[in-house]
Amino acid sequence: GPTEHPPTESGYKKDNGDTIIDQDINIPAPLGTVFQILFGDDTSYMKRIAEKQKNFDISNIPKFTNNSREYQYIKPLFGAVGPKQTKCLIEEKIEHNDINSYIMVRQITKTPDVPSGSSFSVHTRLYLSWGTNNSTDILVVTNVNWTSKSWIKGAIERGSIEGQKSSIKVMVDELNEIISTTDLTKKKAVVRRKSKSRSKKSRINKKKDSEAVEATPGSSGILNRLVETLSGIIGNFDITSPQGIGLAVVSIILAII
Ligand code: HC3
Repeated sequence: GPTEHPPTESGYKKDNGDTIIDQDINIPAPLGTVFQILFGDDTSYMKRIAEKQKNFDISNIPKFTNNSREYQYIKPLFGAVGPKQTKCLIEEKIEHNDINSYIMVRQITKTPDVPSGSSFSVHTRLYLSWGTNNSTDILVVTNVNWTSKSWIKGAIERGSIEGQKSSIKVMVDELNEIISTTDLTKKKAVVRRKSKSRSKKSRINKKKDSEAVEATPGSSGILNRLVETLSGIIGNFDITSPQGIGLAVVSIILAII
């Protein structure tokens, strides 16, 4: 994707029951870079983020096919009531993908191990757009989708919001860490480009150096020209000619120097 772009709109349209998890995330890297870390083919970054969020038994995180992928992990829960952990079955769908405006990925999480776990799914939408100075803004919105009634609707929704707030903080920290410590450009291309430009540069420098020796009017340059002039004169030397007298004078001066 482009490395430079003016700021764009997030693309967010409010749905009933939406709760904003975070609307002030800004990552100092282009939109394509942030998208690649979170949803690109090298899924080790996403695995690293899931690990930092203290999840465990993380399944293989596959690449997207037809704009969708699924993976799972176990998340520890720290609520005063309820289970101490739950399996999270996550489906991610890229629902909008325009590198010149915004990207929206929806995560749909099912948590069968919590009470009423079969009555709801947690929807999380991540909107990635261009921020100022070619950075990336991220907006995270959540919504619990209820398929049947539950007595503990409030507790689930509160737990879901709080859990996501802390998970998103970890994701942002990790994104910043990754972009500040990793060369995310294709390694081969960088090496080739660098070595090419370096060798071209060194060729230019070498050429410049040799040109400098030839063109710099240093003492050896003046002497060279003097020798050329003298040898031209010596070619048809006559001591009685004005050139002959001149040559004699120059020779004496040179001898003194
Ligand atoms: C388990 C969770 C709902 C799902 C949340 C997910 C996995 C959603 C996708 C995000 O990318 C990451 C994320 C973070 C937090 C997860 C929530 C933590 C708690 C919540 C439970 C459904 C709440 C259970 C509440 C109670 C009272 C039964 O313990």
